[in-house]
Amino acid sequence: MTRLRRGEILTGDDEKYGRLRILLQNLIDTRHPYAKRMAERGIRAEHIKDYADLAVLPTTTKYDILNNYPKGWFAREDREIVRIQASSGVTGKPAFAAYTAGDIRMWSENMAWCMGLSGVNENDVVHVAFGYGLFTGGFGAHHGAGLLGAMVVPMSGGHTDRQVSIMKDLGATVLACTPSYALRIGEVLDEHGRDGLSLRLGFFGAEAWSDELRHSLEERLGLKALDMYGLSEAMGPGVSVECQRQDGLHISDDFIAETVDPDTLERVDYGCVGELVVTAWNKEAFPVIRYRTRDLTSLINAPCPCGEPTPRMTRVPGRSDDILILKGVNVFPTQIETAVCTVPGLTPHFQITVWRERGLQKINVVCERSPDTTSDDIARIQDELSESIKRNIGVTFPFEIAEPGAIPRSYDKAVRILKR
Ligand code: DLL
Repeated sequence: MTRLRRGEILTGDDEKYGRLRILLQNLIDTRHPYAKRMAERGIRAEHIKDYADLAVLPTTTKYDILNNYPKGWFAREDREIVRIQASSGVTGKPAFAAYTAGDIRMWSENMAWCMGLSGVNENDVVHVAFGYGLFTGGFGAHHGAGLLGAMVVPMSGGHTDRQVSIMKDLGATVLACTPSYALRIGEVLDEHGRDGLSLRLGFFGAEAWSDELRHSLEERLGLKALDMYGLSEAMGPGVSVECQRQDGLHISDDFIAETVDPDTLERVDYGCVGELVVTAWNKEAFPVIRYRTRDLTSLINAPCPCGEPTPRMTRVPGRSDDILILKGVNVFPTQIETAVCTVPGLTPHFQITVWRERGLQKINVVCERSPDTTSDDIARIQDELSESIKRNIGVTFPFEIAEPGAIPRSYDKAVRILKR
């Protein structure tokens, strides 16, 4: 199969929908569970000719994958599958995703495009501190950087002191990890000093993170921090990525993105926030047809000054499942992160405990004072945090200021919300 050059959006559309029709017909021919859903609606592959037609196809969710656990969602024979990755399941079981050799090639090319967009090349040393394993972060960054010819250092998470000295010794220029782990690396650098560090770019993702945390990471690590978005069901990292303009994430040509109202599933306009729904038109082993990500974003219908013509999406403030409803106001944990990050004397670490009282959601937030403060600073920090919460969020809630180091550090996705 010939592959489209990324960015050939206009000329590429016919080919994209042609490939999508072939994919849908394969699902029908092999009696894949998705084909049953199409048949129930009387939809045939040939009905899907363009972006407007896409909206008639049924959406899929993580439950479709989990209900067909472990391999019922796979669209190829076991002998054609060369890799399994997974996301943590909402019911405790992982949702396995399968890849053919072609899928791995496509993922690698896609991640090479993502990293190449900001100029990563064979002169770079890419330190991958995303976890390797069923989680897609480590392998995704590894494949992409490898295809670009960079020197890849497959570290995974943990042993942060050792990571920092290896970064210095090998001259890492690019760091790829979760923003939470980048923060941990920043703390170790605070202790050990930055001498000998050559970082210039960071690809951070796998969890929602605020612009305030971005500023803090850029300052601490001395790099440009770029947001990278993806999900295991859709392949892994590489659905979208920021360029150096940091003005929205460029959506990979391997995906067709829609934003819908999560209640009605009607499409919402460009610029309006909706749930991101993604379709992969050239994947082989694991169909992703109108997959509901549960992530909120809006699509940007304007060219990026960087010149890359792909459509863009705004940064994801969090999953719709993670929204807290406080006194009737929807609050994302990243808004709390913003409020915390703007108070001098607090670290960006925090944890939210959530419970219900007479039907209402209640929360308590534990923040942490930084090592350069003393207990004499607590009253001032409390006042400034109250002020910052009012300014950034608009509703008040109780919080505590814990001692430095009290909040557990994370090697991958931080656990921000504890349910009581
Ligand atoms: O987190 C894939 C990934 C790895 C993306 C490395 C980026 C970098 P999952 O473990 O399946 O896959 O989790 C997917 O994480 O639906 C979002 O809720 C969240 N997420 C991922 N990237 C971002 C981001 C990987 N940049 C889920 N901003 C997604 C906000 C993100 N949320």
